[in-house]
Amino acid sequence: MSDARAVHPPSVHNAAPCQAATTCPYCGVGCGVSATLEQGRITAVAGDTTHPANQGRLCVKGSALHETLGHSGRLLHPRVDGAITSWDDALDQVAARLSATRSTHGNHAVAAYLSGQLLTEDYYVANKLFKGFLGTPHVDTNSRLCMASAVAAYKRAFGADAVPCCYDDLEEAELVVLVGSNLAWNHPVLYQRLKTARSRNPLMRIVVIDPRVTDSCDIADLYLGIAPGSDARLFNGLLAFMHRTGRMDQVYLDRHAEGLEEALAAACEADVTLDAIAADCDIDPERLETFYYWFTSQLHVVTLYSQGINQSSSGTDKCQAIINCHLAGGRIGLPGAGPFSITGQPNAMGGREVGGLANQLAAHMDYHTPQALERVTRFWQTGTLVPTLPDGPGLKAVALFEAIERGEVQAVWIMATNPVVSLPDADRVKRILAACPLVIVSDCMANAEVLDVADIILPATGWSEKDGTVTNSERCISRQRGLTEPPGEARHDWWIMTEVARRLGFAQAFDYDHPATIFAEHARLSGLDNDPGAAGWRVFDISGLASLTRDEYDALAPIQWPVNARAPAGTARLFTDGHFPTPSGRARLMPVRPCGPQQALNATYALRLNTGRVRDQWHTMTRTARSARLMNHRAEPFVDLHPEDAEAHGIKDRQLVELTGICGRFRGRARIARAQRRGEVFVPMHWNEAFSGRARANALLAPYVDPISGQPESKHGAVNVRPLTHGREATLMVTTELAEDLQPVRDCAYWARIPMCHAVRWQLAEDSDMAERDWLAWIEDTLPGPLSQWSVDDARGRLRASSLQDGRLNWWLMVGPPDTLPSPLWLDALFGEASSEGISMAVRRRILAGRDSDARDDGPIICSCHQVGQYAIQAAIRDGDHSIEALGARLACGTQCGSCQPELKALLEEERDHVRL
Ligand SMILES: Nc1nc2c(c(=O)[nH]1)N[C@H]1C(S)=C(S)[C@@H](COP(=O)(O)OP(=O)(O)OC[C@H]3O[C@@H](n4cnc5c(=O)[nH]c(N)nc54)[C@H](O)[C@@H]3O)O[C@H]1N2
Ligand SMILES: Nc1nc2c(c(=O)[nH]1)N[C@H]1C(S)=C(S)[C@@H](COP(=O)(O)OP(=O)(O)OC[C@H]3O[C@@H](n4cnc5c(=O)[nH]c(N)nc54)[C@H](O)[C@@H]3O)O[C@H]1N2
Ligand code: SF4
Ligand SMILES: [Mo]
Repeated sequence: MSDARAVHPPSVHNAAPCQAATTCPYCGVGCGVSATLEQGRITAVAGDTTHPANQGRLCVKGSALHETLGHSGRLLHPRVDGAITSWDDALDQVAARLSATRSTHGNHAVAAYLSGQLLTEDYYVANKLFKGFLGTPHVDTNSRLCMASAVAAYKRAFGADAVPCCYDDLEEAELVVLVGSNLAWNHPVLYQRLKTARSRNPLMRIVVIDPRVTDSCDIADLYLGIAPGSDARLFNGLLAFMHRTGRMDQVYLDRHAEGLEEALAAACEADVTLDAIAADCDIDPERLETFYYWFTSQLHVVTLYSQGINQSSSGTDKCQAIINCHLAGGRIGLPGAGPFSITGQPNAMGGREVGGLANQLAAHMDYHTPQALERVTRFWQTGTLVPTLPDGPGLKAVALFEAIERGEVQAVWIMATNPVVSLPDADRVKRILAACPLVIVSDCMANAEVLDVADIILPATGWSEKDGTVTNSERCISRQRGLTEPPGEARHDWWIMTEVARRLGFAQAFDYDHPATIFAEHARLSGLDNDPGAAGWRVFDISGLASLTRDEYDALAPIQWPVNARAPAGTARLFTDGHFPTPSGRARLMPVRPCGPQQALNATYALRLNTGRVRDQWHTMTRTARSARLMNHRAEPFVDLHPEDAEAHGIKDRQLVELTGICGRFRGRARIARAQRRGEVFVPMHWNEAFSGRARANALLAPYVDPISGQPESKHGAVNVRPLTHGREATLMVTTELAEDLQPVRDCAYWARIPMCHAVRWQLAEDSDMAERDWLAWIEDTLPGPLSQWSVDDARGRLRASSLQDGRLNWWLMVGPPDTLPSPLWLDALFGEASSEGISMAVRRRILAGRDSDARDDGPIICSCHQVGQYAIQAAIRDGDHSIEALGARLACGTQCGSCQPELKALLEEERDHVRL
């Protein structure tokens, strides 16, 4: 076996601190990060002022990156069937078991399930190995849950999966329409750029279209709180309005587009009067007319869309309905204009570039692209080793897991994604994987729930260790640099796959020694037989980067594709000449017939379920939950519901509730939210069994998909809600070290684990079917360290107890309603205090009482950068701070990354309303 360490990038061990440029591993904005390195560790991060995406800014997740690093919680060793083993053995086992599956069940019994969080180089190797050398078309990715509808619509309309816009367009537009996007929380730096642009340009207008009032509405001139799933009707109506008011761009249509008649006819099959459309979308007709009027009276319009559009059983058509309007109005290919699908993951775009999707072959070539099969076979030189590449598309994510269930696929290699949490009907997905004969998982973190069902676990390097490229939402390729040593035996994903390929006899085709070699090969393939205008030409062409030397690759500055002989410095905006890579050279409008969600509401499941993201967490929380300050914004799983729905179901704010859906259930804390429409509830997609019992949003969702893109309908479930029946609630805090092996959750109706700085906090609720827990006996059986002090208040059903040892607090327990909980931050700080003389009586009393003047609970954390809580902010407002600036001056909230400013504004407004009342 080759020396794995030798291929790791050199780490920086300078004694003096130095700066290194890299890229943020979270969202698709793709911000440049300047990392401070001290003795081989990243000790601080800041926005890279030279990176075009963020120009020095970072959001709260980006600025907490260094807090999520460190060896604890990482996967450190390969495991086979539960036992730690050597890399040699693990790689031999992967190769042998994959070979055995192929020879017994055929090549198509093997599959890969990848992720937009892999680097382009990892992705390229995976696609080549599975399609080219293992001969299976079943290579799909979590981007199926994310970008698939946007991809399908771009390909249908433009003949290429090519985002026409760039970030500057958001600043140059006169009208920006945010539809199905909560930009303020999910692409915060782009949101900040938009906010600044609007403050500089008094003529700029912003429209937000979302069933929920989100923080993005903070900058909206017009908000359309439409009925879930009614977007296609809204944009079809706009097309009809453009036609009726003579606002189409006939010259553009004549020269550069086709299909208007059919698209218009389909739009006009329904009643296209403003009243009828407004009624179907459940909005005020005057607001609708304002939106239509603004769209048609401005040339520089960007429509930015995301999961509220894509994650639908008719997502492709919804994207198309938006594109139709842009084509009909000629609002594309110009500065400040275009239909802009914003990507979610840091390298969702890179995965699309290498073609790591089941319906694509490679490098923006599909199976049906003329000569593609022959070309890729020739390029990969697969001929002598594998008889043929698969000759048609493979199974898309949801169908792939169904094929595993039926036993048609017997082996799956999952990389950098957590499908038991993120796929719909998640409980079933977990059962399917548990029964699958071979599940290989490559991940970085030991708490990824998918590891529960893995036969072979491969520890991968993570951000700051891995080295390669990512592409952001505006097609900008940036370097993510390897700056620190990987922990334990973690290895790069591309290296792991290369070693398996070698063991399978493909050494020659996988002789990579550095990501630069892989990137160069990928760049060459993109340019192969790629002459504009010739049959099968592709917009994606980075042949201009194919001959980078290792040093040039290391130093590569951010650059937007295409990069080739015609555009050596990259390309900001596409289709400026109106020429599209379709057979006719024209863009296509397509007929769209709006249809509602497949998950139908009925008497049992009468509430519409919406799912999505919160500001400070990333997906399944494997990394963001390691930063205590990110955890404090929303510490527990929750259900947002309208006050009237809450009342109708007998639910109070902060009460524990249970949602039931056709596939499963969800338990969390109710948040009464005026932001919700009546009849609709919102739950976060993030929580999973590493953090809470029964709080996986996807356990509620049925696996309906878009027939074209295969993207699941993650935004439109059908559920019922009721108060959760439970016994007493309890809060337990235990030092991080002692908490490691502790599972205080057995017999609980509800539990949530909340990692903090010095302690782990559990919120628990007793199961009402069980006898009341004898907490003092339980303490003795379960908790480490002596029971030092306790107090029982039977009348109020309260108990408080704690354990102190060697001048430190071991654990702290409170049984009783959480609204009597002292500040968890204060308690957490106490866990961090150690004193050689022991803990004074005064402190002991405060600990037992759980309250003193300093221990006021500041409430949920609003400003994560400065850890400022809601109650402190409300108190300051009542004390006379009536602006964001005044609050910032007193409490520092909102003064760093700015992500909490919409929430501050909402609190200011709320308090104002209180005063008026
Ligand atoms: N903090 C944070 N940021 C992230 C991520 C994260 O996990 N955490 N993930 C990243 C990833 S991978 C992605 S894909 C992006 C996603 O970014 P977004 O798409 O902005 O995220 P979501 O919160 O899933 O959904 C966006 C909005 O769609 C709305 N919506 C629901 N149904 C409808 C509908 O029928 N019509 C319309 N018009 N809107 C609807 C929801 O109410 C929600 O506010 O975020 C990226 N950024
Ligand atoms: N209900 C509902 N479901 C959804 C969504 C929704 O809005 N609602 N959104 C969907 C969308 S848009 C997305 S993108 C998905 C996201 O869902 P997932 O992809 O399942 O979520 P992550 O937590 O990002 O999983 C990434 C995993 O990869 C690991 N990892 C990180 N970096 C690396 C690496 O370099 N190598 C390896 N091998 N592992 C790594 C992390 O530790 C983590 O375990 O969820 C989808 N599911
Ligand atoms: S906006 Fe996205 S890319 Fe930029 S710092 Fe935040 S999470 Fe990272
Ligand atoms: Mo995503």
